[in-house]
Amino acid sequence: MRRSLVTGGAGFIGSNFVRHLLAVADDSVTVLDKLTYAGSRSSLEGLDPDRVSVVTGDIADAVLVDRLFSGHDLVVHFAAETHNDNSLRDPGPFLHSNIVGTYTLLEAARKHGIRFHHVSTDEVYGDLELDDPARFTELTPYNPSSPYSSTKAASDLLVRAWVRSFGVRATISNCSNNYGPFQHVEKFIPRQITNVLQGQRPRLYGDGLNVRDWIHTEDHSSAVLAVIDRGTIGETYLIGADGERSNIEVVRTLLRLMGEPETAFDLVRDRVGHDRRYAIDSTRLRSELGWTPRFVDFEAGLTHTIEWYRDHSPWWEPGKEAVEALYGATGQ
Ligand code: NAD
Ligand code: TDX
Repeated sequence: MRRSLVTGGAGFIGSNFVRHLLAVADDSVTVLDKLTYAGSRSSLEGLDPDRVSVVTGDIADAVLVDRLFSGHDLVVHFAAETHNDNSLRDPGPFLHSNIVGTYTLLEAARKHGIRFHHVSTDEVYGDLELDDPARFTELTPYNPSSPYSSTKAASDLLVRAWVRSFGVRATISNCSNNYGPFQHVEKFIPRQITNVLQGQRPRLYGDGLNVRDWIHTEDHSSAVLAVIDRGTIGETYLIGADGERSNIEVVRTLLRLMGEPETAFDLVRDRVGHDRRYAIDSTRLRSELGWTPRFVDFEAGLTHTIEWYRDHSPWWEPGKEAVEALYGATGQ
C-alpha cells in the first residue's frame, strides 16, 4: 500500500484529489494543511479514518516536513495561496507558501529521496489574445502576470532545478481553471452561484469577455494520478479539457440553469493586469499517458455544481460575508 502525503489536501482541488485517490487506488493518505481561510477539515468529512489522517501545519515548517516525509512514499503538492485578487492586495503570503513552502518540501524530498509531484497552473504562461489560434503547450515560455502566477512560476522553476541539480524524482503538471464542489466562494463560479442563491446579482469584471479553459476537478484528479503513475521523471504535463468559454457565457449559462434572466448580472471594475485568455493544448498528456477527460459536458457539470452549493450552505455561508466585504472595498 502506497503511503501518500498530500499537501493542501483540505483545499478545493486537494480534497477532491484525496477523495479520488481513495476511490481508485489503495493509498493511505496523510493531509498536511495549514488550514488557512481556504482550507477546511469539513471538506474531508466522511472519509475512512483508517486511510486518511490530517496534520495541521505549514509546508514551510522544515522540522515538521522532515518528520512527515520519513514515513511516506509519495508527496503530491497542492498547498498554495491561490487567489489572484488576494495576491494583488497582499503578495507576502504568496511568496511564503508558494516559494518558501515549495523550497522546504523540495529540500525534504532531496534528503529522503521521495517521489514528488508538483501541482501548478497554466497561468505561469501569461495570457493569449482572444483571436490567437495558439494554445499553451509544454514549450510555451513562462510569462506570468500577477503576484500569484509569478510565485507559481517560481515554484515550478525550483522543482525543475531540484530535478536537474539534485536528482529529485519530480514531475510537474500545469492545469487550467477548475470547477466543481468544495471550491471557495471567492472564486468566479462559486461566487456567482452563491450570489444568485442569496438573491444577489453575479458580478463580471471589465467587459466580461475574458476567456478561461474550464475543467471539472475530477478530471484534474485523474490527470494528476496519470502523471504520478505513468509520467516521466523531470517532465511537465499540461492538463486541460478543451473547455474555453468567456466569463459572460458562463454567467449567462448559470443564470439560465438557476431560473433567472440571462441579463441579470452587473459589470464591475476590472481586475488589475487581468489575463485575457488561457487555453491549454493537452496533446502530450493524452497521447503519451492515454488520459482523457470524462466530465466534458459543461452544462451538466455546472448543474451538479449548482446543486452541490444549494445543498451545502453550511459549508460556504460562514465565509461568504467576509469575501464580499473584501470585494466591496475594491468596487468588485
Ligand atoms: P485552495 O486555495 O482551495 O486550497 C489551498 C490549500 O492549501 C488550502 O487548504 C490551504 O489551507 C492550504 N495551504 C495554503 N498555504 C499553506 C501552507 N503554507 N502550508 C500548508 N497548507 C497551506 O486552492 P486550490 O484551488 O485547491 O488549488 C490547489 C493547487 O492547484 C494550487 O497549487 C493551485 O496553484 C493549483 N491550481 C489551481 C487551479 C484552480 O483552478 N483552482 C488550477 C490550476 C492549478
Ligand atoms: O467575481 C468575479 N468576477 C469575474 O469576472 C471573479 C471572482 C472573477 N471574475 C473573472 C476573473 C477571471 O477572468 O473570472 C475569471 C476567473 O476568476 P478566478 O476564479 O479568480 O480564477 P483565475 O484568476 O482565472 O485563476 C484560477 O485559475 C487558475 C485559480 O484561482 C487559480 O488558482 C488557478 O491557478
